[in-house]
Amino acid sequence: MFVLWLACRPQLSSPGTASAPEASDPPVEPTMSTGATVPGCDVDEIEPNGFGDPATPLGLDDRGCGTIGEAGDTDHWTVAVDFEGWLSLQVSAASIGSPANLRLVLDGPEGDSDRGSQGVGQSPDPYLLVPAVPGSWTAALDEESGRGGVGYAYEVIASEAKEPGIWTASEVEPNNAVGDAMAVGTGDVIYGELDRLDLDFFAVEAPPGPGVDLTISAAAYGLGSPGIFELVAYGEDLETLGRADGGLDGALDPSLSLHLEGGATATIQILEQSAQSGPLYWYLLSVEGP
Ligand SMILES: [Ca+2]
Ligand SMILES: [Ca+2]
Ligand SMILES: [Ca+2]
Repeated sequence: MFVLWLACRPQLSSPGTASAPEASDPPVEPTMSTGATVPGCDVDEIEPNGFGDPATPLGLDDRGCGTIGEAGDTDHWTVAVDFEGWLSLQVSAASIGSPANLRLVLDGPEGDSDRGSQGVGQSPDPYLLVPAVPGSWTAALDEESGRGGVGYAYEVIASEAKEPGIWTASEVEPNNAVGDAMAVGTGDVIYGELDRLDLDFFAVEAPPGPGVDLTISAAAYGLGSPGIFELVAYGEDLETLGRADGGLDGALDPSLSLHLEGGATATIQILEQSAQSGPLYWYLLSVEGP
């Protein structure tokens, strides 16, 4: 106990030997800064924080706590991002026993042009993982059915995060027409973004021989992308060979099984189901087969 107390005790400087604290020094008063009133929270929302009101600042890795306190309440939080990389926003509501079915809309420094959301339908608590640039990001949280009340609590944490997976190559633009489709093959995992006014096509060719069975998948929403994608495969005469969408509630990632005759080429287009797009709308397209 005594040793522990010594280890936690703030270092005192002797007169005449004072020096600037080193960057690795722990904060001297770690319990004093935030004024949060809920145990376990680093910062409470500051109402009013609706449209046109100041957003509540949320530090990276801080646990922010709020409540959809009345019908129609929308809470805005602002996150200062000082890195170029991946930003995650994890919202917890149902998972902490709250009745709130939350929707999260995230706006990057460019405003509407880099907006993305999660939380449609009866999906679980929203989670966004997006490629981020430095600047001020704003998260808006509301209850999808417009309900609210004292018990409609939630927590939100913004963090610098790891990229969503491993890919073998990035999409090569322009791939905006069938004739400009990016060639892909078995074993490829392609990182792509469906940007504003963007069309993305990929071409896969079967080797000569008896033909192959392929599975084309797009991992996205389930890993934190705002994009709910569908895949459409076209044959050489632009006939539709197959299609896979995001499931009944639109919140699954598509996977398309395809048989190609030997030497045949299929062109795959990836589309967002409600025509949403932008730099946050990333996906990982994978091609599996023999
Ligand atoms: Ca609120
Ligand atoms: Ca693209
Ligand atoms: Ca494109």
